Order: sequence, then C-alpha cells, then structure tokens
Amino acid sequence: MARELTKEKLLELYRLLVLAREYELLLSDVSKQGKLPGWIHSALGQEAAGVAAGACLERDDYLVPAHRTRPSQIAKGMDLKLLTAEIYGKVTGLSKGRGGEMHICDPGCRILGSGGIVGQVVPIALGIAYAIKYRGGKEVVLCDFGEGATNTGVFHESMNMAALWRLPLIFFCENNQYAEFTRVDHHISVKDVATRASAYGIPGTIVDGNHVTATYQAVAEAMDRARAGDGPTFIEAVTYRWSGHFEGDPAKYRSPEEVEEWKKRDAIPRFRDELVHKGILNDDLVREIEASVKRQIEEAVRFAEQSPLPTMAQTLTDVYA
Ligand SMILES: Cc1ncc(C[n+]2csc(CCOP(=O)(O)OP(=O)(O)O)c2C)c(N)n1
Repeated sequence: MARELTKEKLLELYRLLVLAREYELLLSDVSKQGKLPGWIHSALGQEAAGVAAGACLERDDYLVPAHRTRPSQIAKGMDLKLLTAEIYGKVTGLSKGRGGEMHICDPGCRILGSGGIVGQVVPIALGIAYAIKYRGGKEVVLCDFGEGATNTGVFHESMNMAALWRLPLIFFCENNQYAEFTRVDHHISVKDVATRASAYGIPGTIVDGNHVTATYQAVAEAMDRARAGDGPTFIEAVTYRWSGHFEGDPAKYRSPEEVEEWKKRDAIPRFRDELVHKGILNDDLVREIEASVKRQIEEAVRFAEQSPLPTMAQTLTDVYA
C-alpha cells in the first residue's frame, strides 16, 4: 500500500538526497587530492534510488549493501563521521579503518555485508532473512546491489530459495546501465532486469530510480508484502552513474552526450521543483538545508582528518581467516 508522505518526510527525503549528492562530490574531490588510501566507486547521479530504499527501512530492518551504495547506507542512518573515518582508513572508523569504502559494515545500524565480490551480498541477505523467519521476527531485509550482480550464480540461487521459503527479502537492483566498463545490453540477455524475477515466481517491479518518491513507494509496497509473510519482491530502479566505474576511470566506453542526456533526469532539481510547486519548499529552506548538509559533511571530514591511523598492533586484531 502506498505510504502517506507527510511534509516532514518529504523534506527529510530532500535533505538526504542533497546530503548523499554532496557527500559523493566530497569523496570525489578528496580522492582526486590523493587523501584517501583506497578506491572510490561513486554513486553520483544515482543517489535517489538508494536514498529512497534506505529511508523506507525502519530502524530494526536490515540493509545489506553492495559496493556503490552509500546513499542507502546514509539514509538508513549510518553515522557520517564513522563512515568518513572508515573511508579515510582511520582507527575511529566503522571497522577501525580496515574495511575502507569497499567493506562497509555497521551492525549497530543493521547494515551488513558490503564487499568486493560482486553478488556476494545477496546470499548474506538471504541468510539474514532466513534467520528472521526462523525466529518469527517481523523485520525486513533489503539487499541493495547493481544489475551486474544479477549475472552471478549466487543471485539466482538466492532468488530461488527466497521465493521457495517466502522470506522477508527485497532484492533492490540499482540498474545504473553499466557493470564496470560494459553496458547493460551487452551483458544481460533480457531487456528489463526485473524480468529475471519471473523465473522464480517473484514479483518484479520497474521504477524510475531517479524519482525518489516513486522508488520509495515501490519499496514500501515490497516491505508490506514481506512483513505480511508474502515473500520477496525484486525492484529494478532504473538510473545512471555519472562517474566512471571508479574515481579516475576515464569512462571511454560511453559518449559525453549520453551522460548529458541522463543528467537532464537529475533527481534533485526534479524533486525540488515538485516540492516548491506543492508549497513545501522555498528558496530560504533550500539554502538552510544546503548549509546544514555542508556543516554535517565538514564535521565528518574534520573528525576523519583529525583521527589517527591504526597502529600495527591495532591492525592485527580481530582478523579471522
Ligand atoms: C565475482 C566478481 N566478478 C567480477 C568482479 C569485477 N567487478 C567489480 S565491480 C564489477 C561490476 C559490478 O556491476 P554492478 O553489479 O552493476 O554494480 P555497479 O558497479 O554498477 O554499482 C565487476 C564486474 C568482482 N569484483 N567480483
């Protein structure tokens, strides 16, 4: 059932969208300055999809995110200071600086699973969803991944088991049109990724991933199904990444015109205009939100920059093999 979106909720979604955008821009900037020890896989341009998914989850629900999903993590409530310190490789980070941007994990916020192996988040989400059902819980798991992950064997195995056991799991696929350097129609045999869900008897929904409230409502509907015991849903949020696969990728596999065409569908001005039209947002409020986001990001960067790197002794603890 569609959620009623109050004025407060709409403004929160707008603030999260601006925060996610400004944070990706910041990371791109500091990465270019050589301040980060690892990669950045930017979600620039596709923030609305993740923000909608993360913001729709309740505090007790789980998010299992793949590598390019900071917007959903931030919207789920991850502490920006701890996230930034982790990306900077500092000991105050979420994983004491040992995970970096690729291996984000925040159990307190019920965000588990990000890693470097494409598709590996999906069976982790399946296991959590199974545990919830086994214990008779009411929580929902949302697994946030790219369309490239739907080519892996574990994705299909997980879809099958989730459907068979009617698990409270949402397969949230951010189709950003490219997997590494390969366009989606060069690596996926069907036109719509969501079609893949039909092979498992799972409802597959396609939504405009650059439309934050449309995506939010699609996730809300999937959450209702999951909580009612009706099993999993697959959502394909159609979007586009403006940056290369990683920060520094010249992205020669696509034309600048294509990128410009997608930039016309930018979620932020679209949503801002919608809210202005409804009388919910005005220029003063826009400036206020932008200023508060800027302060929050500055505070996070200051915390990360002033934090120490782990010592050798701290690096070698909690290692499991
Ligand atoms: C099992 C596996 N195969 C290949 C790779 C190399 N690789 C890293 S990211 C990536 C593309 C992933 O595409 P997608 O799942 O659509 O996510 P996106 O990067 O677009 O967010 C690939 C093929 C990998 N890390 N793991």
